[in-house]
Amino acid sequence: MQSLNGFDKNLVLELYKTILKIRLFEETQSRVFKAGEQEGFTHLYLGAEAVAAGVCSNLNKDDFITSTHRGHGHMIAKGGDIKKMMAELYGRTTGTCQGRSGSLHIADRSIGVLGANGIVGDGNPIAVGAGYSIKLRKTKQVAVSFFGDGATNQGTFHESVNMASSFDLPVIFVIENNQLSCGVPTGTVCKVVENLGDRAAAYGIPGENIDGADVLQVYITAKKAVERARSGKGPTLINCKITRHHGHFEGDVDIRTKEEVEEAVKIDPVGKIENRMLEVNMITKDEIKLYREKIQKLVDGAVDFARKSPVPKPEDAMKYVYA
Ligand SMILES: Cc1ncc(C[n+]2csc(CCOP(=O)(O)OP(=O)(O)O)c2C)c(N)n1
Repeated sequence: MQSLNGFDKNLVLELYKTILKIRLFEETQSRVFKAGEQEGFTHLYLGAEAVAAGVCSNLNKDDFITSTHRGHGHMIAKGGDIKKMMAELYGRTTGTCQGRSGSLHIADRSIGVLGANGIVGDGNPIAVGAGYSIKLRKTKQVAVSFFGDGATNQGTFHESVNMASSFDLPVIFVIENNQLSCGVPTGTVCKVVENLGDRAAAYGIPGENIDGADVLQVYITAKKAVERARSGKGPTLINCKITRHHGHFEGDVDIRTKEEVEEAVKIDPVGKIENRMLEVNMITKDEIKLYREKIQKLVDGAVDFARKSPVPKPEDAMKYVYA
């Protein structure tokens, strides 16, 4: 069995396929959204792929995750069905939430995805609630909250980490640190944006600052945090440094210069793992081409499925509103 820094080939390939699936899904989503095929807003996960892939590959189906306004990558990494996801983004009845959620509130409880969230910082208390329920039910599940660097300046972040720490809850807090909050460089409103993992010290829990574009580093760091949480030792805070490849949302005016965006795109989680696999002869350029073609075909199939699916009927507007 070939290995890359001690990681076996099957694991590296699985991680690679997940980040590639997120990349191709999001690039396709960018195209169809900009072509005016969908309503509303869409915020893409491009540049962050290795975070969701590296963390979620340590999770079981019944573990929980909470997500953000940038949630497609989390759903895919947790095992989401991309046909149903794409149909959801098109607002179709065949979508994960019957076309009611669209991009911003996509959820799938059958795989533990408690929801994307338009409210910045809101996933943290939800994950703590899930963690508390796990503790009460005495199961071996864990809950992961993904959120941005901007969200770490919300009160919900501090309250959530403090509560999870005090009760030793099985929660992993994962910061997707692209150093931007919409058009605000987070460093202008926060002195420690580079090392947000250091904030863990204030709550007496482990904190890590890692390269979020390196899927192997994310995987190994998350593995440790998940093991700690599952064994009842409590939460970990992981600060994953990444870059945002597109604007805040598709179609916005990016505050960055063309050169700054070019620099950001050079920090590329997909290219990084491809190069490392090529260097140790774990994969060939032809195999990369084949993987890309195969996954792109799946994504195109998902778009086709979504386009052909029906939109909800106006008379069904009140369905699923009250339980
Ligand atoms: C409570 C709240 N405040 C403000 C907003 C507007 N808003 C949407 S996304 C965003 C920036 C979030 O930045 P960050 O948490 O770093 O995530 P990123 O978009 O960089 O992934 C803001 C301020 C909101 N949706 N919710």
